[in-house]
Amino acid sequence: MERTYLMVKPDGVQRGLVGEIISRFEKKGLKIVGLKMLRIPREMAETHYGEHKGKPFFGPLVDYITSSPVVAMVLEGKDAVSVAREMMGATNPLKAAPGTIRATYGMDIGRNIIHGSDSPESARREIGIFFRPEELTDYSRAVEGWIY
Ligand code: RTP
Ligand code: MG
Repeated sequence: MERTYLMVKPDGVQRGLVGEIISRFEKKGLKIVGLKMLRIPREMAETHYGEHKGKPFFGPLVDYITSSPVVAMVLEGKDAVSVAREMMGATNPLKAAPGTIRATYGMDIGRNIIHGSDSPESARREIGIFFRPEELTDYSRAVEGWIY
């Protein structure tokens, strides 16, 4: 089983999409193993988006992600990283496949509703930034055999 880090971004929280987004992943069969709301400190945001340091959108991206609370979560399941990325859709909501979260709810590349780790390595790094080990749970869903 694989874990991924997902985060409803400030625009998703402010637009009341938290429940809808979590619900999509739950119904798909991914298991929530960590969940919290937080206002990201600037330094944490710069670490999280460190790969983009120096790019023109880095400053605005950090300003945006720290501007208002996010909902952070760790989901677990078979190929969780790629499954979640597929469900999110492309970075630019206008190019995202129909039915994906970004295509359904977003209009702007800089306000694209949700973040998801782009590889298992990124997932491990990002989970470590946002969650302490004791904040992650271990439990069985009732229909474990059908939940991947
Ligand atoms: P995320 O990290 O937020 O899940 O998004 P992503 O993997 O799909 O995209 P990434 O390349 O990691 O970019 C991180 C965020 O930066 C903003 N961005 N703006 N104006 C631009 O050209 C541009 N490119 C990226 C987006 O908000 C993107 O989610
Ligand atoms: Mg990314």
